[in-house]
Amino acid sequence: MAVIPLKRWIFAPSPDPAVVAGLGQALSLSPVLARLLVQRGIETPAAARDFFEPDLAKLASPWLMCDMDRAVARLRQAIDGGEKLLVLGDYDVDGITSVALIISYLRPLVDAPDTPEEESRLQPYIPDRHREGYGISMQAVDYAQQQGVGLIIALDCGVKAVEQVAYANTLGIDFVICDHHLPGDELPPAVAVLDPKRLDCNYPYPDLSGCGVGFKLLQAFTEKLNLPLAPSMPSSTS
Ligand SMILES: [Mn+2]
Repeated sequence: MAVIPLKRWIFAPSPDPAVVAGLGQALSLSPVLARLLVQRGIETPAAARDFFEPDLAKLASPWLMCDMDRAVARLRQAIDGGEKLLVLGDYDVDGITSVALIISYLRPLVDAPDTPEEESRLQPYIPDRHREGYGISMQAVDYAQQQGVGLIIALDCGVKAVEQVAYANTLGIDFVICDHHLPGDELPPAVAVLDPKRLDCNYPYPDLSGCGVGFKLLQAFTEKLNLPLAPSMPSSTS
């Protein structure tokens, strides 16, 4: 007979009943909901409103992220200078949505409206799962060189790609890295390494997805250029 291992549930400490009652009364919440909120550190009516009604204007400043100024400056230089860009992400959901986010936002800024996709200055690159595996491959860097790319934006990967970035540098190709994985002992020699898990990064939320880090790059870029964060929305600085 198979032995099913016993699970041991460890309950979070009970929240202060006075705080739960206060929050519940202030917002007419059920005691269960009020308790769940307080258990998650949401203790005031204002904090609860922010949780239930998220607002782009309340996002943390992207400039709190280490290297953001360098990342935005290099991206502007590439766009203004007519360089070709390779937007490289992993082949998982986070990587693919990151690439889609960056390309769909930047394409109208980079290409003429009637430019066919294959002639775009902005090319996507998703590595082959079987031949290249996760992360940045040397093959991807070689492909960038063949395509005449000056800047690679790596999303959801790259924080450990020390050798690949060094190799790209010898070919005159720069990297801006947007990653959320734990860095190793050495950061790659990229122009900018955006990663909220860097020990020297002061961004207040270290658990962003890779796509979230790509979003922070766009948020900073739009603030710098006073562009709308989405076509239908007012400028992100307003
Ligand atoms: Mn990821």
